[in-house]
Amino acid sequence: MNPSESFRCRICRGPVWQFLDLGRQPISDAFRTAGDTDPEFFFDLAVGRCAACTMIQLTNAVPRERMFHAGYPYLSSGSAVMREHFARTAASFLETELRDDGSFVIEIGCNDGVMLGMIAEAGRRHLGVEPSAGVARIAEDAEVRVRVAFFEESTARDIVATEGRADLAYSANTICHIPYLDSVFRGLDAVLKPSGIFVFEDPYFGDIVAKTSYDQIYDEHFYYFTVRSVREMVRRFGFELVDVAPLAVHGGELRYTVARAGQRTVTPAVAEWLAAEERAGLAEAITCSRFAANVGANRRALRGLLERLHEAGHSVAGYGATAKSATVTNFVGITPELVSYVCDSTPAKQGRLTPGAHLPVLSPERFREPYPDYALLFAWNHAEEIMAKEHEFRDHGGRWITYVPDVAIR
Ligand code: DWN
Ligand code: SAH
Ligand code: ZN
Repeated sequence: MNPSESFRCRICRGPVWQFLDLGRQPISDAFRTAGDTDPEFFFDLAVGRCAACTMIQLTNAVPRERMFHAGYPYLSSGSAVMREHFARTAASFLETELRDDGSFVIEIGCNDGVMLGMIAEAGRRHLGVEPSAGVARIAEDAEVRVRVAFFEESTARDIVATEGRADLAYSANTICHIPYLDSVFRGLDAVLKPSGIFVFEDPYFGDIVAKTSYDQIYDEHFYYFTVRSVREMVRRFGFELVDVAPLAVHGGELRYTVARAGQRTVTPAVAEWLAAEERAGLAEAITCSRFAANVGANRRALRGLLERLHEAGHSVAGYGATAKSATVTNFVGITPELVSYVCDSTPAKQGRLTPGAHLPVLSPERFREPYPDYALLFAWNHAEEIMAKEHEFRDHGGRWITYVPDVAIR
């Protein structure tokens, strides 16, 4: 634990105490091209806890334009499970908040339009706000209306002026990416109708601790929410947390529903989750230091296993060139000698090198040519989908290596 309190909370200005240092790290989605001569950008990846409001957050913010730009490679529709998740989400909104023909929804960070495409198909008014122009273009090609911009107060005011106010704002895996949430909530206040709600979902710190999934920590993920810290945050910005629901996607997330104070009935789930967090001591500093110790043990175990397999002459490939894997490869020190390549279905990642560690990224077709002895599953959150798709790997004697919740051969 770093005894010096040198950072201020982005939510409440309280003192942030660092509890985990993940070292020098690159931009997690900045895949390199062999022969790139420009120096790679690195920053210090460390995470801390606010002693006042308990919000877990990075101690350093990478400038947003370095991460989210026309070349941002991640595609939300790259997993069948996620496509189903967003189809269910769209269907439930169409039955509730968007029942009326004239209703209007905004999505913050709509990416390739996987969710809004279904809203558009149903003929509902919608607008995505997405700063990464490449993925926004894919959404537009699917008839989704997108504003290429970072959502913040000024964007929201522009939307009100041109489109009017919304019944619903939705955001998946994006709110935790935005350090300047004061501006975002002022924007939501401007853009939502008085009875409008804001629904957002992000990785849950409770799952990160329970599974030692420290690879959820990387440049794009600035905040690591708990029900307690979210409730306090939205209250500070004039809203009320009215519902919480668990989601099984991306290794364990929570979906938060937020309304203007007094507009909606608060469900019993809010108090239940708060009580469970209190019992588990989730918001306590001691939980954070225990988590940091588990991360160190996980790193030693993975490094040891990869070194033993290498010494024994086994071949090891990676599966899924995730943003998360940037943290693992650079923190554990995974070189191309230990993991010779990574398979990934994303066109913009293939033929390039992973950030920092420089592992070559190949298309999944290359996986069987020939199969490696072991495959390190970086996309562990899509384990079921990938293991089903690649079931022949095991039939050929291949073995999966996972490191969440612990280092194991499966
Ligand atoms: O929060 C974020 C989440 C939603 O997405 C962003 N900051 C960035 C990104 O994080 P990630 O890269 O860790 O996400 P995923 O969904 O774990 O990435 C899976 C990767 O694996 C993708 O590059 C696609 C690839 N993949 C594959 O090659 N074959 C995925 C599946 C399901 C497959 O069958
Ligand atoms: N919602 C999608 C995408 C998540 S990836 C999903 O759940 O799969 C995070 C997305 O947030 C990226 O597409 C990124 O460009 C976008 N983003 C980052 N900062 C943003 C901001 N201030 N406003 C809107 N989108 C933002
Ligand atoms: Zn704080």
